[in-house]
Amino acid sequence: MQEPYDALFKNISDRLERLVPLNAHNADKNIHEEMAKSGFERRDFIKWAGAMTATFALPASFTPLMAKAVEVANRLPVIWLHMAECTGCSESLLRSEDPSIDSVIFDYINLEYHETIMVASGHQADLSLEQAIEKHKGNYVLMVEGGIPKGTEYFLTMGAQARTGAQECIHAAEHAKAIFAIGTCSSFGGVQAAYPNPSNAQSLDKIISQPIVNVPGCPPSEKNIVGNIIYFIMFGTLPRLDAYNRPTWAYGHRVHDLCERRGHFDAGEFVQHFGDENAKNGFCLYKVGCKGPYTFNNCSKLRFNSHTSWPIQAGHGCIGCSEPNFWDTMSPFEEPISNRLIVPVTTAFGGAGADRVADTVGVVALSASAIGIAAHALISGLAKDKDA
Ligand code: FSX
Ligand code: SF4
Ligand code: F3S
Repeated sequence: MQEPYDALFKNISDRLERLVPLNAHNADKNIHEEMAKSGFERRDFIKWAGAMTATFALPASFTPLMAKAVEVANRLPVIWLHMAECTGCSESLLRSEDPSIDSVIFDYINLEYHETIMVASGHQADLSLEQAIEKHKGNYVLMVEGGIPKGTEYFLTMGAQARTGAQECIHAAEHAKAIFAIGTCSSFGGVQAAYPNPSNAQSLDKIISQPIVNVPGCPPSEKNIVGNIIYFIMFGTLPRLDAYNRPTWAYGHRVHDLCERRGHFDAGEFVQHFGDENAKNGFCLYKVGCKGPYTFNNCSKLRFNSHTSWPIQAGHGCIGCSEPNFWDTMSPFEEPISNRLIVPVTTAFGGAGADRVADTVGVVALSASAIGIAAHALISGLAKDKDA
């Protein structure tokens, strides 16, 4: 192993050893047996651990540590709150038919409170939340899904005591060890915050003051949700973040950078209309509105539904679902941004970029890449490390 990694390897090993004796949720369960029940062999799990190690940009020698982190994942208590949203983020993980390795891991963690899957309701549910907070004070991970009305709280009350969403977030955040905003709604406001935002829905960071890791996407992939939990188990700290507080291990590149249709973009080969001959040939979807050049996410690499597909593979352009305000800034979704009369300046690219070049010049490789690199350099220049 290279020397700079020795100390890191030891730190992670020591940390995982310290987690082993902690009270385990599902103590009778073993992740390998759970994997086997869902039809995964040990080598599938090790392959998963190897891929996740590479995703975190760690050397392959860390793969056994990654596997170990998953084995002790039942020691980490997680409280998951629902605000205003469609529950797609939870659905990304909770598919009961054909579960992925990520969803088996999610089942295995100590999920102390999650309204979609728990039996309790009314006063009993309120009590469960209080007990979970009390029992794991200072040690639990808080995950919040959904946007949160502010100053218009009557749009979102919950539980037998009709607490507002904002009250519930503030209360649960007070004793959390780490906080993740899951999905674009919680990270940036999402669909309910789209113009004219009648409920004045806000992102989690407008409601609470603690540091937050944003895990956007509508929904985010199962890998990005589970990956953040495993990252926290391994390192005990929050990951390196970009200017929008997204982990750079997951949101460090544009969709466009790793897209399987990128060769066609560079060659100036575009689908002109859905259903045309170029669409059948798998050409680039830029001219039918793909926002991949403006969007930071790893879906072109990790895909969805156990790596089977993702929007662009399915034949539709990226709609920019992991960017702030994408409902307003990226729509109309089936037209390039340069078709607009007024170009908003709130995308990471200031509204201008690869699209204008692609529309006016046929072959665009160099100029488009240069724009992308410059824009991301700007964003990563603002990146920062945060401790939990
Ligand atoms: Fe839905 Fe989650 Fe979109 Fe939002 O996802 S998939 S509306 S990001 O909060 O449930
Ligand atoms: Fe892929 Fe879209 Fe970029 Fe074309 S514009 S290469 S479809 S991300
Ligand atoms: Fe979302 Fe675009 Fe990926 S729409 S899922 S960021 S391809």
